[in-house]
Parts: sequence; structure tokens; C-alpha cells
Amino acid sequence: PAVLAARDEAEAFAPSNIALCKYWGKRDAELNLPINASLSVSLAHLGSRTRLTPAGDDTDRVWLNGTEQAPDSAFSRKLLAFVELFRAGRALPVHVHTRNNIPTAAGLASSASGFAALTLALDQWLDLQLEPAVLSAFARMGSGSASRSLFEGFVQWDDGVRDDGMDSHGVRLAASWPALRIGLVKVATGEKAVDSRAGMKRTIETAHLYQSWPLQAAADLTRLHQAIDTKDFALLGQTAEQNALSMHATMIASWPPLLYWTPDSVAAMQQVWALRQQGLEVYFTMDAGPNLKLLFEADDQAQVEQAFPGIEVVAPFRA
Ligand code: 2P0
Repeated sequence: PAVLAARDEAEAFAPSNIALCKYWGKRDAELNLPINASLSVSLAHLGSRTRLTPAGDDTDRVWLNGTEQAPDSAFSRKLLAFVELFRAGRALPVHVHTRNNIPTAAGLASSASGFAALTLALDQWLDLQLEPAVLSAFARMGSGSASRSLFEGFVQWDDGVRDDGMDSHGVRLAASWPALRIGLVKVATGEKAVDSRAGMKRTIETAHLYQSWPLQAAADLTRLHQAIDTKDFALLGQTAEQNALSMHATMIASWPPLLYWTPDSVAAMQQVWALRQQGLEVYFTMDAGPNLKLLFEADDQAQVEQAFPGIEVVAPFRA
């Protein structure tokens, strides 16, 4: 687009999201095109807010939670490379201010909400007025899971068939589930040794078990749609938990092995299973890290909070 100027200021928010059917593996690493479609739920008010202003000092600068980031840091370089996709060589130096209100204690990744908020802010700043699906496809190029953070509620990220990836973006599902709750259980914080990008690559390259993953994901996607359509919470929870454990099985079967769990992660899983044996409908999912995200319904919130002190509970569909 022939954009020559930028607005004085643009600001946008995007939510974080938790996948019930995970994204694990790329068919194109440059464009972040996935091997399998995934399905997530966005975390309402928890996410990233990004503000863009023209750089008065003619220098690109980046702040995260109020702290300026070194220009040569991985964070700044990845973010500014993404900005460059939109500027396309035009001289529009920018100051980027990003804030995450995701409790750092929850150990949630912020790249999904961060790239989604940045995409929305860039669209405003450059007055591009791109369609949501196009914005989602752009956000995907920053970080795959960001394609899902463009939307609220349940979101499916389609794998797509095109080489340019323009059919691989998030699509919001019409369904709502007001009683659904997500509990963030902190097991450990701190940087992970192997990030998702490197982890997926290693799994694909070294784990034969990965061959079964696309089949698992496809079957789980069908089951999740059925669960959402019929409001079958047990089916939703079972499917999400089995999907997460299947993804982790492929990681563990990689070489060198990728085990994101700590003994405390396993203890928390066993506690979830024990609670289910006692009749409490609670399930978990896990991403490329040691923390658990619990799935349950509003009626069981008090019991879940009692079993997991310090849990942060999100109501994704509550206004
Ligand atoms: C997911 N994860 O579906 C899966 C489950 C982690 C485990 O999406 O390389 O940060 O930037 O496309 O999006 C995290 O991967 O990876 C992720 P890139 P991303 O939520």
C-alpha cells in the first residue's frame, strides 16, 4: 500500500490465548504455516496493549512494560523486523510501547498477544484498514499463535493449503460458553531452555512419533467442535487434555529429549486426576513449559480454587 505518513499515535489491545488443540509443527518456517489446524480460547482482558508513535528522534525504539529494550536484543530485533513487513522500506521510524497484563507468575507466553496487538496497532497507525482475516495472517508471520489472538472467544487457526499462507489465519467461532473457566496454575517461572520454535523443529526432525500428531490433532479438532456445539464439557476437557499430552509425547520422543515438565508439573497433573476420581470435572492443558492451565466450569470454581491455592481464574466469555 502507498502509505507515506503515519498517524500521531495508535494503540491496540489483543488477548492471550490457550489452545485446546495445539499448534505443533510448521510446514513453512518463514511464514509460520502450521502442519495442523489448531483451536483456542482467548483470555478476555489478559493480554498485550501496544502503542505506536512516530519517532521524534528518528530512531526505532522499543519499550516492554515501561523498560526500554536494547536495540540489538532478540526482542527488539524480532519486533522491528515485523514492523518492517508493514513499512516495507518507507522511512517511518517508530517508538513501540508494549505492556502485558498477563500475570508473569502464570508463566504464560506473551508472543501471541504481543504480535496480535502490534498488528492491530500497525493497521491503525498506517491507516491500512485491512480485513480481520488478513490481519490475522500477518500476525501469524510474527508468531504462529498470534493468528488466534486477533479474535475473542473460540478461534480456529486453519492450516490452509496455499503457499503464500493467506488462507492460514484465525476464524472466530460463533459459539459462546459463559460458564467456561480457565485456571492458570503456576508451577515454575523463568525462561525455558528450548523455545517453541526450536522445539517444534527438533520434534519434526527427530521424533518418528510426530507422524501420528497430525492425525491426533485432526481427530481432536472434530471432537472439540462437537463438544462446543453440544456444550459437552467432559468431551471438551478430555479432548484438550489428551491433545496436550499427545503433543508432549512427541516432544519427549525427540532427540535430545524435550521434557518441559518438572516434578511439580507431574504432581499437579496427578492432583487433577485425583480430583476427577472424586467427581470434580476438571481437566488440564499444557504448552511448551511446566505450567498447567485448568479447564472447569463456574459451578466448580470454589472447589478448584481450594485445591490449587494461588490459581488465577479467567472467564473467557463473561462480559
Ligand atoms: C499452541 N504453542 O498451540 C502451541 C502449543 C506452544 C505449545 O503456539 O514459532 O510462539 O512463533 O510460530 O506461536 C507457541 O508457539 O511459535 C505455541 P512460533 P509460537 O499454543
